[in-house]
Amino acid sequence: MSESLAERASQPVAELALTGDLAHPARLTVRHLRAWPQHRARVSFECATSGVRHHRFEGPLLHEVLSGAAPAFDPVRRKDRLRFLIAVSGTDGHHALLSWAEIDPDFAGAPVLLALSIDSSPLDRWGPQLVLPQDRCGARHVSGVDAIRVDGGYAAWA
Ligand SMILES: Nc1nc2c(c(=O)[nH]1)N[C@H]1C(S)=C(S)[C@@H](COP(=O)(O)O)O[C@H]1N2
Ligand SMILES: [Mo]
Repeated sequence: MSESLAERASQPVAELALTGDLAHPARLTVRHLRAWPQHRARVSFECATSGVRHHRFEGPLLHEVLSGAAPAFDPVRRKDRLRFLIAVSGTDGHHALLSWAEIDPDFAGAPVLLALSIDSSPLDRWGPQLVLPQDRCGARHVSGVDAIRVDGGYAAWA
């Protein structure tokens, strides 16, 4: 049975904008992101204010989602990817930067997720959460992600 308009209005669906140096920029909901292969991660991280936290997350790999948007590098030239940064922002303005090489399987290959659920609760209304199983500190686990910008303009001499 389809939702009534009133039900839909009371349950807004979060949208994530993928922008920057991409051939296919996109606006994606959590529902769209369920089309990618889903990965699970059990994560423990330390928060500077609330101590050790444990969570279970499930969602696509950030690398797969961003590769689908076709970043503007030559995919066969590995060195061409090294100047790319990934800026991730949450609805509250919290943000974190990653380098492309950090998530690229040819380099550090960190299994970073764009989680669509936390502890079995779906995140459709809040937006995905960035999950970095390799991080000791929780600060880069940006929740309510509403924007990801891929930028290839970084060079020390620019
Ligand atoms: N959007 C957003 N995400 C955020 C933060 C924030 O302030 N805003 N704080 C981070 C910090 S410092 C920590 S430790 C974890 C805490 O996550 P938890 O409360 O779900 O365990 O969220 C991270 N993600
Ligand atoms: Mo934290």
